[in-house]
Amino acid sequence: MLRNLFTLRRPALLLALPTLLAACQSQPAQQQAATGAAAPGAKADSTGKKYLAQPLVRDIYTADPSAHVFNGKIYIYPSHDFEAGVPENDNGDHFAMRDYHVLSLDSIGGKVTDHGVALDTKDIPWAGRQLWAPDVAFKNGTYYLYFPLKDKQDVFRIGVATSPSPTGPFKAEAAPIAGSFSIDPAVFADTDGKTYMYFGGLWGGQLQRWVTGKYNAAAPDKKPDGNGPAVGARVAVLSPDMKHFAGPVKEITILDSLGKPLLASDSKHRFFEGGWLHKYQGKYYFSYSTGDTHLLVYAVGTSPYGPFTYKGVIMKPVEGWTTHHSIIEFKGKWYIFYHDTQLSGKTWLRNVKVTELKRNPDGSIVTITP
Ligand code: FUB
Repeated sequence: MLRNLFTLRRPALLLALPTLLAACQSQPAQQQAATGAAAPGAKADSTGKKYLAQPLVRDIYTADPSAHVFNGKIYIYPSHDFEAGVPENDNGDHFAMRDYHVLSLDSIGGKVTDHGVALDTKDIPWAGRQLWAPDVAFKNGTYYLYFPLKDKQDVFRIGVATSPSPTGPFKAEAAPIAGSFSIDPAVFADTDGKTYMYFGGLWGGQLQRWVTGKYNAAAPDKKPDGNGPAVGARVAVLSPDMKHFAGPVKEITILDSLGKPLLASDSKHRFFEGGWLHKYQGKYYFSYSTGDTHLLVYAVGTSPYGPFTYKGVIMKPVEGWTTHHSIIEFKGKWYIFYHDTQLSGKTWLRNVKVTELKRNPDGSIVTITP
C-alpha cells in the first residue's frame, strides 16, 4: 500500500471533526448504533460535496468492509481506523489499527448496529502490530475471522480466529496460518463446497517481498514496475477445518483482451491490493484495487484459480487515496461495500459505505462514480 501520493489527492478542505475524533479514540467496547443509507443518486453533504452514498456509521472510523449475508442479515467486517498518532509514511505505518468491530444491518438503508470489539490485538498470541483488512467465512456452525497482522518480526501474516456467533467475540489461534503472508484475505465458498482464500497487497502489504515464493526482507518496499509480469494476488484452497491451506499457494494471472498477462507497468489494470471473488451466472469475478491509480476493477474467469481476463472499471476514484471493497447479493440485488474519507478528510480515518452494483445483460458491471 503506497501512501505518499495521498497528499496529492487529499481534498483541499479537510473535514476535521475534533469531537468525532475524541469519540473514536475513546471507543468503548459496547453496542452502538448509527444509521446510514445507500443513496440512489449523488447527494451533497453539509460542505456541498456530492457523494453517491453516506457513511454507514459515524461514531467510529471504519474501512475495508468485507460484507456477508448470514441468516438473512448483512454483517460487515471492516478495519477499525483510529488516530494512532503514528507519522505517515509510504509503508502505511500510520494504519496502526488495533481491533475489529462487527457491523450488522437487516436491510440496505436500515439501522446499522455496531456490535463492539470482536477481536483485539492484545488477545492474539503472535501479534506484532497493524490489524488490517479482515474477512469472515462460516462453516459447520463456526464463524472464521481471517485477519492480516504483522508478527513480532514485522512480517505480515494471516491469522484466523473463531466464534460461534457472527458478531464474535473471536478467539485467535496460537499462530498464523502456515504458509500465509501479505495482507487482505478474502474468502470465497464455491458451490462445490471448496473454500478459497485470496490474498496479497503490494508495497506496505509486502507482496513484492514474496515474488520468488520465499521471503526476501531485502526486496525494496515499493511497487514493482517495468516490463516484467505484474505481481499477482495469491489464492489457496482452505482445509476442511478452515484453519490451514490445503494446497499450494498459487499466483493469479490477469490477462488482457488479447490473452496476454498484464505487465507490472500497467498500473491502471494490474492487481495492487484488496482482492474479492464472487460468482455470477457460473463465472468467477475477481475484483481488486489498482492502488496508485485509485480504481476498483474486475476480471472474469472460468476457474477460482484463474486466469482472469480484465474486463473494466467497477468504481472510479473515491475521496481518499484508494478504496477497498466487497460484493454481495442480498434479496435479489447486488451491492458493493467500499470506503472513502468523507468524515475526516484523512486517508487513515475512513468510513464504510454501500451502493447498488448494477450489471448489463451480458454480465458486465456498470461503472460507478462514487
Ligand atoms: O486498511 C489497511 C489497508 O489499506 C488495507 O489492507 C488495504 O486494502 C487498504 O485499504
